[in-house]
Amino acid sequence: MNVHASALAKADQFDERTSAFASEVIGDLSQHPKRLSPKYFYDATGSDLFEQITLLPEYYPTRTELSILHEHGNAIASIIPRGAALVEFGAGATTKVRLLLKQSAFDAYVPVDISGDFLRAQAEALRQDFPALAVYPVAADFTAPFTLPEAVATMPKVGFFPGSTLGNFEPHEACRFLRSARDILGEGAQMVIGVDLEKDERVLYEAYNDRAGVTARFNLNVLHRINRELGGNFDTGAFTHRAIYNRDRHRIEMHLISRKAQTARILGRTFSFRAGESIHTENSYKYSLERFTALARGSGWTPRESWTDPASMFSVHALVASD
Ligand code: AVJ
Repeated sequence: MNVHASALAKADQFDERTSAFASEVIGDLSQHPKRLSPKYFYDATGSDLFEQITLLPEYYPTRTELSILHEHGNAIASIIPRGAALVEFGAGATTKVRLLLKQSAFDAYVPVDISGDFLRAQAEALRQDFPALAVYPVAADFTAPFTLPEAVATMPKVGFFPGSTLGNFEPHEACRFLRSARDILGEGAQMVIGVDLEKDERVLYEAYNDRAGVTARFNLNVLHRINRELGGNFDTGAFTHRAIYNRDRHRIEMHLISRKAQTARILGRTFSFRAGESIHTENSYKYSLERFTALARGSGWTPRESWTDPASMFSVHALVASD
C-alpha cells in the first residue's frame, strides 16, 4: 500500500468508527429509558480515567485480581500446556498479562482489541520485554466472531479475559460471549477469566462512588466525548453521576442524571431530558461462585479450578472447553 492509500484507509476506518458511534448514540438516546453503551467510555481520556480508577483506594477489583494472579501463579502455570498461545480478549493495560507471561511459558501472545493503534504500541513494548514471545495483535471487536492468526493455528490456546469485563454483559450476552470465545479458541482450549464477586453493599457502593470523584468524571466523559467527536452540545455540568447497587439483579448500575429539564443536540437531532431523568450508562454484574460456574457450564466450558483472595472479593477461574 502506498502512503496515500494507507492514509485513505485510515480516514475510512475513522469515518466508519465515528458513524457507528453516532448511530448507536442516537439509537440509545431514543430509547425509554435512555442509555449509552459502556464501551464508549474508553477514548484516550476515558482510558486514562479508568487507569486512575484502578489505583483508587475504594476500587478493589484490579489490585485484588493482580494479587490472585500473583499468589496462584504456580497453580496457573501448571495447567498451561507447553508451547501455548495466550489470546487476550480486550487488551488495555498490560500489567496483568505481563504477570501471566512471566509466570507461565507461552510461545505466542494474541491481544485482541478494537483500538488498533493502542494495540500496536503495547505489542511493540511487549516484544522488547519478552524477546522470545511471538506477538500477533488482532484489531477486532472481541464481542463479535474474529479469526485467529494463521501462525497460532496449531498451538494449544488459552483465552484470557481479566478485569471482570464479563460483568458489563447482560447474563445472556455473557453466555453468548463465552460460547463465541470457545468457538474461536477451538477444541481443547482453556480460558482464564476474572470475575467480580457479590459482597457487602457498602464496599460495592464505595468502589463506584469514590471520594476523589474519578468515577464521576469517567462516567461524565462519555458526554464530553459525544460533544468532541459528534459535535454534540451537552451541558455536561447539568448532569450528575449516580451509581447504585441493584440487589435483585446483582449489579452496580451507573447513570447520568439530568439536574434540570434541558435539551441536547447531536448531529441535527434534539434530545429532551426531564429534571431527574437518567441515562443508564453501565451495568457491572457481580457473581457468586455458583452462579458463575453455572454460567460457564451452560456456555460450553467446564470449570477446572477457581481461586479467590482471602476476603473473597474477586475470583479467577480456569475453564476447559467442553466437548
Ligand atoms: C472495566 C467493566 C470491569 O465494571 O468495575 C469501573 C468499569 N466502571 N468503574 C467495572 C468501571 C466504573 C469496570 N469494568
